[in-house]
Amino acid sequence: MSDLVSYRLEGDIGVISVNYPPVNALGQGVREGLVACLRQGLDDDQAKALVVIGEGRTFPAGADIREFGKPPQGPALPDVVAEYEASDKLVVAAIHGTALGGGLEVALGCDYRVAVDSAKVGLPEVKLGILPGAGGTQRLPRLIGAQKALEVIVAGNPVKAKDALELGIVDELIGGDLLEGALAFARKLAAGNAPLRRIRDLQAKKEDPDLFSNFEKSIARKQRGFKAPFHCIKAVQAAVELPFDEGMKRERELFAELLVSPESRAQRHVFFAEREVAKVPGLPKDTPKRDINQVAVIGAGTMGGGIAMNFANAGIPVKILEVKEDALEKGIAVIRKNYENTAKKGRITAQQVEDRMALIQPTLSYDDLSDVDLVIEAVFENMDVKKAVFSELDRVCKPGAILATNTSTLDVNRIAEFTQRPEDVMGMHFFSPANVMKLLENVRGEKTADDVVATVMDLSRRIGKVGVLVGVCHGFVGNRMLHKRQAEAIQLVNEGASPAQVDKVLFDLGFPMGPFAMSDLAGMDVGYRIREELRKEDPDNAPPRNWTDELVEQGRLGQKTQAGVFDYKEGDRTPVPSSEVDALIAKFREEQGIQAREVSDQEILERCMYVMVNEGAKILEEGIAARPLDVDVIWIYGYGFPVYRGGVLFWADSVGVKTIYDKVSQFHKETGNDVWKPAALLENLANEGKGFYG
Ligand code: 3H9
Repeated sequence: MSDLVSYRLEGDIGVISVNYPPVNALGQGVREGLVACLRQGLDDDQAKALVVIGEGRTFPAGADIREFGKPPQGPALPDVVAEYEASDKLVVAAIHGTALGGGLEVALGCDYRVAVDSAKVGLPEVKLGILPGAGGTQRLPRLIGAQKALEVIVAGNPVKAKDALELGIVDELIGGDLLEGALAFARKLAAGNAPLRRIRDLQAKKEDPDLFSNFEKSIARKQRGFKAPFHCIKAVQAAVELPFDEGMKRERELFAELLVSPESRAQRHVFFAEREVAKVPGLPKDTPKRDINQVAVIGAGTMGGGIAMNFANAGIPVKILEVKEDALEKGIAVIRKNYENTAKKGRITAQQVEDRMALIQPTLSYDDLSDVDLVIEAVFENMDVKKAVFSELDRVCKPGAILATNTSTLDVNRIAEFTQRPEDVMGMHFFSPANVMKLLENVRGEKTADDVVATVMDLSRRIGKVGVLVGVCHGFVGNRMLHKRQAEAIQLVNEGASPAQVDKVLFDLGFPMGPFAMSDLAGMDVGYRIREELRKEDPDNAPPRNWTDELVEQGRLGQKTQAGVFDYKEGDRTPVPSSEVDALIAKFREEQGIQAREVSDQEILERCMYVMVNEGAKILEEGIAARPLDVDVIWIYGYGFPVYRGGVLFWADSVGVKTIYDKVSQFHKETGNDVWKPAALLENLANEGKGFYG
């Protein structure tokens, strides 16, 4: 018998206890143990009722995702749940931590559910590209109605215990010790001869005749490209329209289809990759960390303000420094406005706005930074400005303080040399809007100390970010690849494509927007300044002038001026092709003696994407990123690369590295452009018939 689940008698109640750290996932051994212990409990004459509970930090948090894709081993989870539901003794699920996915499905197989206040329940399978496949789509609608079940299953978000009680997923909240409370609850039921409560016997109600078609419409835009949310809707529909056993069969079919889909494979890859990036190769797990209790941000602009909000949100006091009083006041007012807008949407309370604002302390003086543990500089992207800031920080900050720069392209090693303590300096590259985007590219300099890296990686998680460690090079990982794609997008337009055509191809691949809409959103002046800086610093490697430089010089800076590559109507972010820009592009082609040609969508896709794959391979080769999964996580969380494609390099594997290598070589031959010189890594993988992931 499995030793991952145990049975014992507590007075007159049998307790089935799961012990499979870290999250009590329902692997084969746990499933086997659950069945064996249930049978033991049923055979135990002294047990009047049964309680199922998880040891350690949580009730089972789901099926064991690592088993997906491997040959199935019995007992299957739906059968385990069915056996619990068929029990002729009352079974109570006692929930703490997170009862997710298969975990909640087991609980739904029980007659009653009790939970501690801090517990969460949910069916997050959709986030892994699958659906609840152990009866969740059939039992939840029967328990709480189809509308609410759709909301829980299709969004996949955890539901707090208090809300679960209101919905009827949970029957009672336990104030003190969970096991004690659950035993008392079970005893009360047994003493009162409470009837069995099998959810399968309930009828699922559909409150609105158009519920399913309306629900599908409501998610169409947000869930574009995903398969699982739409399958979830079909499964819930089956719960309403079919008898239980037939509904279960339908759920099985839909589940099986999703499990082998490329979308689910990609989404599961992202689940593990997101956790793997936190484990830095070569950095021992027990590397000491510095205490971070007080932070400072230099610069109260959009970026600085957004960065400061992350710390306030996590309850960490943060000073924010500007040199001019009006800029400081403006920055603080913007932060307050952002919080107030969030409160208006009901996501935080008015009190939370005040609590967070109270953690943000404005200052005009560097001398106020003498006690901070970490400073993040977020000023203008110019080396002279950075030099002035870091010299000041070196002067005022206490020994051991971490000095970080939010630069998106500049050389962190050079910035470190502006101080007498380069070992304390590293990059923390936030993505705009900094309080929203989950990615944090943490840039390790040549001299950055191990404990500084460990501290910053740990802090990333503390403030709700996915931190990825990268090395120093122009643009690091994300922007370095992005700039290559942007240059290619511009070149495609030079040759005859329209900006709208290029954008559509990448939008159709699954990006939230195309490269030109993206530069309009970020502000065309951002890229312009970077190019100008490069033209000054490294003219041999700087990009030649193109029509986008001219746009900026004419004041077309993007959405903020309602005109960039596209036009924008007031208060509307929809990009509209601009005849003015078309004329400018035509003039540019004429000046350059370019005869515009028809460019196919396939060519756009290959050139924009393969250039990134090749650059990604160079980045790996140079050790700027440690693993393909680091590159993929950066693209997912920093640039909205579709999760259901798993990241740029995971996607490359699905196309075939050999196919990509052949095209890259062909483009190199045709253009002689260095950017198309195949990375040695790409060539090797192609020759060995391998992908980035083996
Ligand atoms: C499902 O249930 C399908 C069924 O409907 C149908 C079946 C027929 N499996 O996130 P953390 C690992 S689908 C295997 O850092 P936290 C994780 O990789 C499942 N491993 O901790 C990590 O490993 P490592 C539906 C899992 O406290 C370690 O546990 N359930 C699983 O921040 C700690 O994880 C879900 O989708 C798993 N299910 O968050 C829930 N879960 O230390 C997925 C975790 O080696 N899990 N691991 O890197 C989560 O959302 C979070 O892990 C949780 C804890 C909230 C539970």
